[in-house]
Amino acid sequence: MHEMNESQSTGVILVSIQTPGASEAENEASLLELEKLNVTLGYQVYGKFTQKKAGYGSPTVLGEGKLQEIAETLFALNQQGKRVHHLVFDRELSPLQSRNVESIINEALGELDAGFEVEATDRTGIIIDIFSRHARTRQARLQIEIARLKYISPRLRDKMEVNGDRQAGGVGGKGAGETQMELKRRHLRDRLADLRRELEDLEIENDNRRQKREAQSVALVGYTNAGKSSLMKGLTGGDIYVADKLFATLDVTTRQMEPPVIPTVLITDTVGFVQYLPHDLVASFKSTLSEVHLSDFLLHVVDGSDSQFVKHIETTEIVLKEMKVEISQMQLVFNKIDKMDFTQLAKIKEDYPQAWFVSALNSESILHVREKLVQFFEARQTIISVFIPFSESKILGDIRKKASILSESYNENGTQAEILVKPPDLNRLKSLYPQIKFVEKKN
Ligand SMILES: Nc1nc2c(ncn2[C@@H]2O[C@H](COP(=O)(O)OP(=O)(O)OP(=O)(O)O)[C@@H](O)[C@H]2O)c(=O)[nH]1
Ligand SMILES: [Mg+2]
Repeated sequence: MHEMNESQSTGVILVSIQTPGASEAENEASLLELEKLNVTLGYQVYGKFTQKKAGYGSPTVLGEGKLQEIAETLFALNQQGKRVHHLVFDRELSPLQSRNVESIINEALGELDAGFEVEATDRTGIIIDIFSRHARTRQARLQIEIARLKYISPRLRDKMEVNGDRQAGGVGGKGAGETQMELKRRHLRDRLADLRRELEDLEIENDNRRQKREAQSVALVGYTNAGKSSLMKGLTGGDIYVADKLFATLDVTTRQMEPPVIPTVLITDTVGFVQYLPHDLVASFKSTLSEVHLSDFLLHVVDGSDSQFVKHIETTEIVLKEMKVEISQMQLVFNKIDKMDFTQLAKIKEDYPQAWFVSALNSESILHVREKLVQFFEARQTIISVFIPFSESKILGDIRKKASILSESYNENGTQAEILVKPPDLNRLKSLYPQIKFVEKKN
């Protein structure tokens, strides 16, 4: 619990720019999300600042007056015992921008004799921190470490923060400091290369394991906190972690649907998405999310009770496209209908007539989803009649692995079977055993 105590004492101020295209409500929702991300890290949010500007592009991000105002607020908060450690910007800042903001604010704090300094960080830094703290599997850890090193490497200045150890430096001779910095950068580059190699090996291993799997599968995707894990829990009866916080799930897990159906249906729970998800993190997660590529069916889970759900849908679709996921086989599922009022629900139903409407906390609703999934897979299967001579009876074993046997009967020459099989598996069987006749029956 050491970590908790340490992070609880970290105070932050959130900073955003309201661009001309964004409404007040959107800006507020985005800041609220940033606040939740900070709270996930155990940080205390002491205030929020917004400035209306064309964008985040200027070298100091904010105007001079705003920066001065922030410095004064930090000073006043400190007088009240609220020490602010970080300014957290709602978008990714360039290394130069954060350096500029820090030097202006810290200079102003110096003039006020504040006796402390702040660091400027951003949404990306916060998200990467959450992921580094909470990822569990080796693969997720490697991916996050890669994203983290790529993020911190250009931001290395006179202090270092690698592997969580912080050392303030830069007091000595400047020349010596620079050489040391170069050394550290080289060290990071080497480490990145090592991590990438290790990740590649692991990915190959995982791919091999995955290809052996023949069950039909469903992946749950969607925005963070939409209720993916809750739905997973309902459908698999598993001990799945559910929490009212952003990025509760950071690893991909796959479980069998319970009670079981034949053929088996596997459900995969995935990491949630968030607006402005760091690009490197998306890239890092591509392989973890390859489960998603391999799935037969995607359920895009949406928290319909969230005022920003349209944005959430957009964000999820953008990230999936970036990951080259085929989104045509995707079913929109509005969750948390228990939290919506009648008119809200009616409106969404009108706007998304093809969607499913569920509440992951309601067992009837879960049954309904289960039935729809079974229907989906049944519709994709065909009944095949096949005769296997005794001389070829090894083939039956292979058929059992790929299809479910509906009935079997024997005569003196062999086995007559009726099987239920998915189209791709049927094709595999046909090409493996051209001597056998697979006769399609009407469903
Ligand atoms: N009222 C209500 N709350 C729900 C429902 N489904 C999930 N929740 C709650 O929403 C919160 C988030 O649920 P999770 O299942 O952890 O969401 P998730 O999509 O897995 O989130 P991440 O793992 O963070 O991406 C939890 O507090 C759940 O109890 C629902 O149908 N109705
Ligand atoms: Mg989850």
